[in-house]
Amino acid sequence: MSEPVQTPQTFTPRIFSGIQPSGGLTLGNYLGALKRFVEKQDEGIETIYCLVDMHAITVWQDPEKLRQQTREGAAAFIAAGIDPARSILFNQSQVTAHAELGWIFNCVARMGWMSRMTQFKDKAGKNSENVSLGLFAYPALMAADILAYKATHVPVGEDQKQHLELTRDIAIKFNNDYKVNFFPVTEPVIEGAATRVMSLRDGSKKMSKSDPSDQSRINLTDDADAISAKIRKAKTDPEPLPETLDGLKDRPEARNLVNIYAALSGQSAESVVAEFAGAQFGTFKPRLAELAVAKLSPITTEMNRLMRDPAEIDRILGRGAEQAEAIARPILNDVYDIVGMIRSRQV
Ligand code: AQP
Repeated sequence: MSEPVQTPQTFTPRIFSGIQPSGGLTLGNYLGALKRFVEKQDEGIETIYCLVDMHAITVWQDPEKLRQQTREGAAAFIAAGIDPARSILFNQSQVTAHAELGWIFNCVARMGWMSRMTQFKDKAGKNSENVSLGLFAYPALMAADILAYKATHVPVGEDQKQHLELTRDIAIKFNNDYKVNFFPVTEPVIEGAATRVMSLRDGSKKMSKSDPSDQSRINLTDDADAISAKIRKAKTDPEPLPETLDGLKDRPEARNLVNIYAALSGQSAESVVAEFAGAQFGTFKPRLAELAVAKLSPITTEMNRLMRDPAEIDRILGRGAEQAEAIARPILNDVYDIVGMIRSRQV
């Protein structure tokens, strides 16, 4: 008979989340993740944030670009408000506990669970015989990222919900298999008006840093002119904005722009619709562009400043990795013990 599994309430609250440096960060990453990360840090909870470079190589990355994107991602975190003195900020590959626990979780997760992951199906498409094994195993490594710190809460965008459910399943199965109450059953935190920002060219696809069309997304490195031009050209429909949110039900592109406005201005989507009821996109889009530029330009400027000193970014990531290692290593040592592995090497 297995012991009851602990609920997250019995673990010290700890936030973990990550972003892949698989390209430049987008407005989707900012609203769905980064902005939330800063809020959690400012709430005073222990926060650990990671550029998940080992996830990035599940699809091909040019080595020099990967290094550059990792530094740029770190600069984006800091420019958006992550303070390395208050949050732990590092890149995943510098803390080997992630890969080690990832392997153990590969042996806990079931093929059937992994085969149901919709992000794998979307990314592999018709090419599933030819994608990397890492892409298939990605969610088990993601579970390791989180559970190497016994994180209780993970702020993410809507697209990561299924992977978080898998993390919970892995924690429960590990606890049950080994009859321990070791890992928390982590809660996803999916909050805000823009948990799924859609492509500016196609309201049925999420905005993504790896979309081949640069017009589909706003990059955190875009300048004011690029942001305004992309919003001006964003796909919409010929109708004016409706009186209520209900009127946006079958208008995904219009709904997306309203959500973006709401998230950037800190309002609800309902109040944005109330404010712009009856307005044409010719009126709404310039207001949205103005708001986006006002919110994003300071971040871009600060990122550019930070990127002028890559050695300092590397130092910040190195320090963060040491702090992360200090938390993860004792947890991993306990895992090895629980699993039955001999640890007799003198170091
Ligand atoms: N469009 C989005 N709207 C809201 N949140 C989003 N996130 C990503 N896209 C959106 C959130 O950002 C965090 C980091 O995501 P990731 O880099 O780990 O990978 P992803 O979800 O696969 O994001 P991308 O931009 O689409 O990357 P690529 O193109 O490399 O696959 C997560 O919390 C995610 O929910």
